[in-house]
Amino acid sequence: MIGIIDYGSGNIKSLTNALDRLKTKYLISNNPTELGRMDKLIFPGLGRAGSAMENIRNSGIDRLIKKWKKPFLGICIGMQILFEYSEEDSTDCLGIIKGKVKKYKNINTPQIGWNKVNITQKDSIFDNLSDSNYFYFVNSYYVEADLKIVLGATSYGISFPSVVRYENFVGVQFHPEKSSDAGLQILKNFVEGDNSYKVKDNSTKRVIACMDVLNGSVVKGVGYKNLAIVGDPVKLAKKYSDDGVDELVFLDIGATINSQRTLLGIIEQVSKELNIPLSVGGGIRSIDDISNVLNAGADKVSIGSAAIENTSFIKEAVNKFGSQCIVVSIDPKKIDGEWYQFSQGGKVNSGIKALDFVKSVIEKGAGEILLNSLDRDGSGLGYDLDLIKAVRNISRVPIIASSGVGKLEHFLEGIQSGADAVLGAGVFHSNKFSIQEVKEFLSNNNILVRKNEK
Ligand code: 1PR
Repeated sequence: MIGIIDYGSGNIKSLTNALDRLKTKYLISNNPTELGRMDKLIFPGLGRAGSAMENIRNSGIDRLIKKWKKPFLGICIGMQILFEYSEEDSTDCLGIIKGKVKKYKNINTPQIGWNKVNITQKDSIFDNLSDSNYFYFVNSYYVEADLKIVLGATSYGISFPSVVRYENFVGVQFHPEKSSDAGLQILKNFVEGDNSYKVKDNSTKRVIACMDVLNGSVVKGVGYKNLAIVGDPVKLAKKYSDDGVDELVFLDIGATINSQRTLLGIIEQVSKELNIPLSVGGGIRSIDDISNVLNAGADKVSIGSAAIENTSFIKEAVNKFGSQCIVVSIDPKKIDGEWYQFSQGGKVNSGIKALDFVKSVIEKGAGEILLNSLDRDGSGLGYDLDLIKAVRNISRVPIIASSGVGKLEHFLEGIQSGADAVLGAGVFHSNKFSIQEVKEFLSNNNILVRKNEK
């Protein structure tokens, strides 16, 4: 049953008319004990912040809302009082959501009329709606809130959050009960929907191609050994980019073992072919090395051996270039049931447990983990899913799953195990799959991917 909070000045009749149309059962009450038994609560929206807050404080409903864990819909003033403070009547509000309620400036107030909501994050509250719908607004005040909680924005002089979700609380600035069919759909989504508390993630999972480059050619081996030449880096970069790859990783795998400088000339040529992010690794040992590859056209650097040898390097690099630029390459091999981090192109066991290494580089600010596997590289057996899960368990930093892809299903398994991006090398070099085929497969399995624009 839906509880409708009666605080003396809500337009309850309009709301109950709409709920009657949806054949929804409700109880109108100002008694916190009664309302506490309801499955969902609606705080309808008319009146002023000052009197609404005074009323719910006197009735004890403020305490009920503060500890409420079930779905809650705040309409107009019912949304505004969820925030910390309102300029209307200089009122301290419930403080459940960070942010302030402000008065419009330099524009006629109140806003009275029909306006659009641009959906900025997918959410169950928008089910069966597009962002071409109009909703009815009556407001002189708007909320200023963290982007993370904004599901929809509306323009009236400025762009302001018109739909927000914070955990179990959904707020709408407009009046769904007066917004024709689109408004009724919003109410239906709230009263009948699952009201999944989590703000959904609209970002796509990335499909990445990796080029290991040695002496100017792209090579590929198995377990970092038996390398064979598979192509030219510039031509392959163009091919993958044309095929819709989301990012390219370029690893100069000879730089560290042969103590050479990273191949800046080739990186420059590769980057000219791309209008997508390029990560470059191999032989990155100093701040100057990072500057050089960035100047050659890389967007991120991937650091392997130097992160083991020089424990302050990642922190220095992050301080100078920012986390988003610093990827750490993990090269683990399982020995007696434990993953150990290897360096020097997989030749030297650092003796450091790979998961401890991941923790330490994340503490230093690494922005992304390139998660290889010496056991799976080039095997076609699929990613080491236990490894991905173990790293996911200890970190919220994006993970690029790498090493072992041989079937389309392997990409999906990587994502299902917690990877944010899936990397392949051999399967793309040998034309076993195109990038498009991988994306189509993921998309058919309900994974959000960027569609090829061509
Ligand atoms: O130690 O900072 O110079 O960085 C060297 C970088 O080069 C590290 O990221 C390390 O992983 C990589 N690397 C070094 N030697 C090799 C080699 O193959 N001999 N590449 C190598 C191996 C794995 C991926 C490969 C995936 C996917 N790195 O590059 O693309 O395993 O392959 P698959 O899909 O065919 O299975 P530093």
